[in-house]
Amino acid sequence: MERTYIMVKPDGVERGLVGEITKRFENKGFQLLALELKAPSREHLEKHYADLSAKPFFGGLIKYMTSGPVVAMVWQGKGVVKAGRVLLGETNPLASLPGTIRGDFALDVGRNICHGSDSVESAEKEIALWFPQGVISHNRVIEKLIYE
Ligand code: RTP
Repeated sequence: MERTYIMVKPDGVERGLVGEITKRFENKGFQLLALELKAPSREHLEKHYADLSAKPFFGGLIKYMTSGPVVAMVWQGKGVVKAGRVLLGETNPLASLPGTIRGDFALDVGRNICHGSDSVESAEKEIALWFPQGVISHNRVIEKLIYE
């Protein structure tokens, strides 16, 4: 089953949006495999965002991401990587439709409250980076109410 890494960024945590974001993944039918409040180091975030290190906004991004704790999560389910990005909305909140998390709760690209892996491959890399101890494997009893 597919897994993705979802993170509530410091602004989302500070604004009390952890429950709101988590609720949307639960409502859709996805299964929570891991959840932890973390205060990642600058070095850890530089690894997470290594692909963006040459971007002009990289310094500001790392500063923003180290401004407070984040909530790191792993979600599992059919098509969860792509569907997770749909639930989050566009990177730029102003381009995000109402009904998406960023469309409903954010305005600025540099304060877009959440992160979601952009491919199955990067999801597995990010899960290994944020949860090196691994995550639980749990067979839900409600599976046949969610999948045909
Ligand atoms: P994320 O990784 O956070 O889910 O975001 P994303 O894939 O939608 O976007 P990405 O291009 O990977 O950018 C990562 C984060 O960097 C910040 N950003 N700032 N000032 C800017 O032009 C700019 N562009 C991107 C955003 O916080 C974005 O989520």
